[in-house]
Amino acid sequence: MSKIEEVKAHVEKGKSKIVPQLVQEALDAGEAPQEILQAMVDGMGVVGDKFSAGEIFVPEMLIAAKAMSKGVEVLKPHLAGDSGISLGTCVIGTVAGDLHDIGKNLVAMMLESTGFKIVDLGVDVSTEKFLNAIKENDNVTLVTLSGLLSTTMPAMKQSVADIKASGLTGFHVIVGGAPVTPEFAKEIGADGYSPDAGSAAVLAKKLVTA
Ligand code: B1M
Repeated sequence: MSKIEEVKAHVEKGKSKIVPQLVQEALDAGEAPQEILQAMVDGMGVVGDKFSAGEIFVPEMLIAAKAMSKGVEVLKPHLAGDSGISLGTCVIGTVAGDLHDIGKNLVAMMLESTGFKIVDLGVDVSTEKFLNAIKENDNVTLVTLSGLLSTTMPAMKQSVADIKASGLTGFHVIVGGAPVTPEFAKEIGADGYSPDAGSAAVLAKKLVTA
């Protein structure tokens, strides 16, 4: 089994003590950070499929998530560069009712490396919290909403609508997460959608520097 396969297998099993060490070993062996990240994402995909099939339950998903987060910590310095430019402040959060944060954290990390100052509101973020953060922070140029559950798509729609109707200006609102589609993003009035963390950073820079 290659180091990358080992990383994937141990994320699947939720081995949070071993995963960071395996990620480091994979880096030391010359594996590309993006490939290692993809292996962990694929591992989480397997976890999701097993959950759907009723083979595992919420606690197993949680320990796999912890293992991936520990692996990402080791990977972070290798994924996130320092752009040396300032694109303003990005307020980011996972929408109300939704507790998934790994994807949101990856998006925040990529946005930070592109030149945004990050104000991370965490998970289960109400519209009110988004609005307060936009008001309370200087030079907010981007608001990013993440959502992983089909059941919280209405919350994303509501937050985007309320942010747009708030009268606050000077920023773009972008959305993403597994159940979000470009069509849905357009329908709810978001300024942009991206399928993953890397493309979110590209999109954000394009919007803010246009
Ligand atoms: Co949850 N969960 N979960 N879960 N969970 C999913 C999402 C699910 C697909 C599993 C499944 O059934 N196959 C399913 C959702 C089905 C649906 O609605 N379509 C599901 C469910 C049902 C649930 C519960 C309801 C289970 C229950 O209680 N019965 C429950 C809900 C709790 C809640 O939120 N209120 C629940 C709970 C949990 C845990 C807490 C146990 C845990 C999360 C821990 C954590 O995040 N700290 C968890 C996990 C780990 C998962 C899976 C297995 C993995 C998610 C993940 O981290 N993936 C997931 C199955 C899966 O994804 N295959 C699943 C890796 C991560 C890197 O990918 O988050 O997709 P992702 O992020 C991507 C893109 O989506 C994108 O970029 C990232 C990659 O670069 N992206 C953006 C994300 N946000 C973006 C914002 C952007 C742009 C791109 O803005 C511009």
